[in-house]
Amino acid sequence: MASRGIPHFIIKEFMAKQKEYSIISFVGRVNVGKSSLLNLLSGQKDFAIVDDQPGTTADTVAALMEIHGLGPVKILDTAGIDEYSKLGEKKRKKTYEAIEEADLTLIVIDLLRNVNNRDFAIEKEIAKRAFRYNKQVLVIYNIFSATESLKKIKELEHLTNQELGLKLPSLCLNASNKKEQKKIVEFISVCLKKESRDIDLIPLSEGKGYVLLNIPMDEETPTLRLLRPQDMAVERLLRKYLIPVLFRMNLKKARANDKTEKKRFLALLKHLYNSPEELKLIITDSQAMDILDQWTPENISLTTFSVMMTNYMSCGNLDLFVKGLEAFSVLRNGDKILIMESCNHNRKCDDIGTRQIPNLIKEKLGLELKISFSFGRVMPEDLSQYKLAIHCGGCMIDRQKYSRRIFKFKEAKVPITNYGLFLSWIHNPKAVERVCKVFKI
Ligand SMILES: Nc1nc2c(ncn2[C@@H]2O[C@H](COP(=O)(O)OP(=O)(O)OP(=O)(O)O)[C@@H](O)[C@H]2O)c(=O)[nH]1
Ligand code: SF4
Ligand SMILES: [Mg+2]
Repeated sequence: MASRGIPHFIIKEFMAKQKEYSIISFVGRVNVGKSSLLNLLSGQKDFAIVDDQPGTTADTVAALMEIHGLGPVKILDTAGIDEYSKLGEKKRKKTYEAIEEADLTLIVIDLLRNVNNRDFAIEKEIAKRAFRYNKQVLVIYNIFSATESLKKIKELEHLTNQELGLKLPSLCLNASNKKEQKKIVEFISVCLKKESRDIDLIPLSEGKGYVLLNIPMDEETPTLRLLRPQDMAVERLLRKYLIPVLFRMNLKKARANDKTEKKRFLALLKHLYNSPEELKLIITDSQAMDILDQWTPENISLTTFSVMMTNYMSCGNLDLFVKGLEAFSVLRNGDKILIMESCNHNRKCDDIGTRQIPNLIKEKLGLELKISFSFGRVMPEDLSQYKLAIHCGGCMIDRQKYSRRIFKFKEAKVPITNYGLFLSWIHNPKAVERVCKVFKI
């Protein structure tokens, strides 16, 4: 890539950090060597606690790293799935989550244990759960420090594969022998199907042009940094040699029909529009859609950061979220809906999720709904009680975690939509088409 004055190694380093990582989880019964395998694969001897006490790992442990031959990966070590206590139940729940999020689940089996009493119900259940989420599964047979001959081990591997009946590729190794790292890396590199997640955050072609980013900072805006979707948009545009222009709109003034605020915005639009490099797109904070939809001439493309993130996080399934808006036509007073954000932040007076959206539902639609909120990495268990979910852009979680959420809502037959779509639709239903157009929806 041409450097434009930036040292090549910096560009390479930057690009590497932007790559999507695969998630790999080690799952199985207690004491089969899952934590030892995380340490082996990551090359970090003491990353996860290893001990002969069954049930040592209580919660999912994640190691983020770049593995030569595999690229960037997030490796998950999980709690053993066969601990039948109250705590075991909680641990199991976390392990199931890891299976549902991981691109690849490695079922770990102690090859020599219980040679005469082969019960693989648990392992089959793990595979079933992973397959339900369209995830890939492989088997690792931990042979510990077995003294059996290689021939005997191979025979037992073959026999166990037959008993397991899953027809999955498998690998035998000694998890506590660090020389086996190469073997497991090779095994995963060969077998891991890299799911294509090549969704462009901003699908504009490389070249000349301005993209205006409207960022109306308010009391909740963190100091000294932009929000992640804004940061990501700037990075993406720079990579394409497009020119990001950042504008801070004073929303209070704009909503109060302040003439100077409108003049300031329109003057910038005019300047960009008439310059030799085209104004290709405006991306706005969703909460300013009531203003931007009115103030932006129809011939200028307009979307929101939240819609952009939803398209990206859902791997191009934005239409599912557009369809979710249809739920408003059947909602009745007293129905339960869920408003969800993927992070916890300090909520000030005019928070979008807890204040603006509920108020708009009440004021504009005249609906008295029962609204539940869910913030952060955990989602509610029973989704079937909700008639609709409205999700934020989800920028603080992995795409895999986000996909799991979509899957859960689909499975529970609960429609889902997004903040940016809702805030566009509520002010002008036609604006939905407008904010989706750049994503070819
Ligand atoms: N010799 C030998 N010991 C192993 C091997 N793998 C695991 N161990 C030992 O087996 C015990 C359990 O290993 P862990 O890696 O903690 O097993 P785990 O599956 O994470 O166990 P839980 O977290 O309790 O579910 C430890 O004492 C390890 O040192 C191996 O390949 N060879
Ligand atoms: S996770 Fe959601 S609420 Fe949190 S910053 Fe990202 S888009 Fe906003
Ligand atoms: Mg462990």
